[in-house]
Amino acid sequence: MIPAANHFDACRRRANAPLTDPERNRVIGAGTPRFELYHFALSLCSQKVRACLAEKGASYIAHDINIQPGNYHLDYIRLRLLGRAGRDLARGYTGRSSMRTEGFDPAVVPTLLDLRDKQVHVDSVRICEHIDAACDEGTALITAAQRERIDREIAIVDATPHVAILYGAHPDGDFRPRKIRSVMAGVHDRKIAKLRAALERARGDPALEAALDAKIDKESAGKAHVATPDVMRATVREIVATVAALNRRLDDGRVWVCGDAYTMADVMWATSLFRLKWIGMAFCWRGDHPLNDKPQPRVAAYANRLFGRPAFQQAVIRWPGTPTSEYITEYDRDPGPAET
Ligand SMILES: N[C@@H](CCC(=O)N[C@@H](CS)C(=O)NCC(=O)O)C(=O)O
Repeated sequence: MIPAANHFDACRRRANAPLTDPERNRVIGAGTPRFELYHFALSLCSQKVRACLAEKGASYIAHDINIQPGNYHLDYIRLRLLGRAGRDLARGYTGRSSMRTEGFDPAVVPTLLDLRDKQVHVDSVRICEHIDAACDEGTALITAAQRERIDREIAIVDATPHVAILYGAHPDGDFRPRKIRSVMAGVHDRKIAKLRAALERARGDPALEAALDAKIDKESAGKAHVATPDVMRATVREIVATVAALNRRLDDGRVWVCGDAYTMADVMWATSLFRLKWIGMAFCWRGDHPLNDKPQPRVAAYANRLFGRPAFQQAVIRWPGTPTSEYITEYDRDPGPAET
């Protein structure tokens, strides 16, 4: 029996072997990194983790692995599977990325390695919780006193169907950034073709075969989901309602979503609201749009506070490689502080 730590080291070495481009593989922050993050610039779940690491001031090795459309590296999936911990594989598709409701997806980012305890952590919510608990640096983003409220907010963001609105068009008018519209045309077929090819390469490794098989089912369900007009209409209505409900919670004038202190719930909301803006859905709080006429001024002000945080700017808004969009042009003019 190979000791777990040796197995971790061997899987990590194999996964890292092809990751040599210095622009995509680099150390963020100062000091000896405790963490290693496999992520993708545009990935919402990766953005949550990068924002959390930046708020904590933690240093880490960042590997930007381009997972779109479906560049599935078997050694990366093998490494990620070490963090599965018996969870069911995700097979269905609801347009959400929550591991709690959808199951474990073996072929996604982010994945976090804790190099101190040699553990693989999966799922942005779990990863952020681990970082907050493990880091000596920075202030606590999850406090015992606020735990329930923070968890409630995190669950709302986690359940928001962000994946559906990225991969699918609204049937009455595709508001997504122009560049994304063309990238997403036919994306599920391209992913499925790459997954089938990966499955052939994985033959003889039952865990990997099962993982890829489930992912093929999930992507097939995703293709059908985003091609169903009423589903996409309902998805956008749901997000509009989620933002309206957030506005009502902010009605008492609180600065951050759980009160006066910035918490992990704000890390999640920052990422979610910025994604909505980037994708062309700031109409959720601006109103005056065929898909939502009602402005939500508390959310508008809250979003400005969130987007103005230096850690969020560095980790998300100005993160190199994040595709620009015609909806965030105010950030194009000022290149911001140099990357560390
Ligand atoms: N529950 C996971 C979901 C991760 C996830 O869905 N990642 C997306 C990007 S946000 C991804 O890697 N998609 C690529 C693909 O499915 O091929 C988390 O929150 O980390």
